[in-house]
Amino acid sequence: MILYQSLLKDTLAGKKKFAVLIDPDKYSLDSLSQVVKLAIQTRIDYFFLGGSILLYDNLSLLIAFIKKNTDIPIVLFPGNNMQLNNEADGILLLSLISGRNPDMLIGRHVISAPYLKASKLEILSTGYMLVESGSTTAVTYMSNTTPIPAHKSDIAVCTAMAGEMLGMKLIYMDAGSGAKNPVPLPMISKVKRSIGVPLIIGGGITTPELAKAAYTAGADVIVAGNGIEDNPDLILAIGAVR
Ligand code: 1GP
Repeated sequence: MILYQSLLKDTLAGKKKFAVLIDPDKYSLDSLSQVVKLAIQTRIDYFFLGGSILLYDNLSLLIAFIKKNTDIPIVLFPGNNMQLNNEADGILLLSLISGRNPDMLIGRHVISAPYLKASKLEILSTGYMLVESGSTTAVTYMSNTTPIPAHKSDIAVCTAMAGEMLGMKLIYMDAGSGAKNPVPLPMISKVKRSIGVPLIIGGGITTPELAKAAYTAGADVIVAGNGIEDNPDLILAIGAVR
């Protein structure tokens, strides 16, 4: 409960968090090394690790590299059951509550439960909500679910409330990796006002201005992946508006 307790405390105190998403397929040790240096410099709060699909088997290697160089917590953000790794610090145990695919709501979790129970990973149960972002994203396609329409904040609010009432410790609204449009600001504000658990926002955040706007609207944690792959200095820029 170490990660969660400190996140909860900081959320209540209004202290914003920044997570850098590492898609293992997109990084070599060289490119990761640059990102880790910048992450240490601006003291990001988390590394999230995962992707919709993994073509290469380098998750363990990347985790070992991050651990050797920094104590910034590593949280798995798994696209599927093959992305579990006991060397990370925690895992977002995602239930895709915006969709109606039973496998993503509970099926995969049943398969992973014995592994997770025996692991030392801190389990962070997360109500995961996909929000429509202007084009089909990898996660929408891979999960075989329909995202929440971008202008339907009321659906997002009710979904997040239900997730919290079901006991989920976090709500993560995601426009999807490389999203054309990030999660709309009015939707972030309305969801934030409706729940008490920390709110994570990601997908399409490629500038410090977009990050700042999402924080101001109510995001407790911002996740950025693609933008950092293209321009690692974005870590410093988002770190500065946190
Ligand atoms: C995707 O929320 C994350 O699941 C991050 O998205 O890669 O677009 O930053 P980006």
